[in-house]
Amino acid sequence: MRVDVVTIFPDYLAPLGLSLVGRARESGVIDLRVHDLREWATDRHRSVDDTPYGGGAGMVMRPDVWGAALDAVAPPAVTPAPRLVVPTPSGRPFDQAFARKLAAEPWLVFACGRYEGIDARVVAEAATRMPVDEVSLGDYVLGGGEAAALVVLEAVARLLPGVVGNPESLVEESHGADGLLEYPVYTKPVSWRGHEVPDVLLTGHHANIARWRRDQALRRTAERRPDLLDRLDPESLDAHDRAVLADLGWVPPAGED
Ligand code: JAH
Repeated sequence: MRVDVVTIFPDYLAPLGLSLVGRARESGVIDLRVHDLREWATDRHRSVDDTPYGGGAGMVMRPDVWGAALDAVAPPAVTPAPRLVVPTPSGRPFDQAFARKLAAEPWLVFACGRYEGIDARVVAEAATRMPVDEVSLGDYVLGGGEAAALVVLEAVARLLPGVVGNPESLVEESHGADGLLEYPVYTKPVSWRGHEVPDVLLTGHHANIARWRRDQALRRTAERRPDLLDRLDPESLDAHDRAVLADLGWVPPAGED
């Protein structure tokens, strides 16, 4: 997969040389190129922003500079065009399903904004010739899109073939197949600072362990993320699951039919 990142802080992307994404780059799975937006600034001060039409606080990133940058990174004649990912607090929520979709793409371009954001015509114009996704990682505002691009790239990189050693660890994960939070995990020693590993995990009784883990996942999800329970396929809950959830006061949503 080829990945381009356009930013006014190229050094912010330095962690992409480390850990999982760094290894994916060394092995050739990811071809990552980071670009300084100011290369496409034209004035003496290499400015990339200007005051907002209509007034208001802060500065807005200029469409001419962004247009030149995107034309250089992804020339309009090149096919197939990349998918453009724009991190912004006003984007669609990024989730694991979206990470899987991005991981299937051959070429991603990240446009990292700063200040009050990028002139809206940049996304409008780019969308006439490439797929564009404005994505949010959650309901908070960062100083710019760089940290969000790092997060999205790490979520995508670990899904690429050959990046994670044991592909089983991709199956059994929070926000994976079953739509529940992960159960708690334990390792040695059995007793640590007065806290014990739950007995059932020491029995070797695989059916009981699976049931206990399932109950823990249901409890955690009900407690921390009831919104995920409401989105579950009712077919994915067995009678025991429903009993556990009823005990926690969860009422199944009315069927649609
Ligand atoms: C802030 C451009 N949802 C996380 C997120 C993503 C991007 C930004 N903030 C939060 C952001 C300022 C300018 C992007």
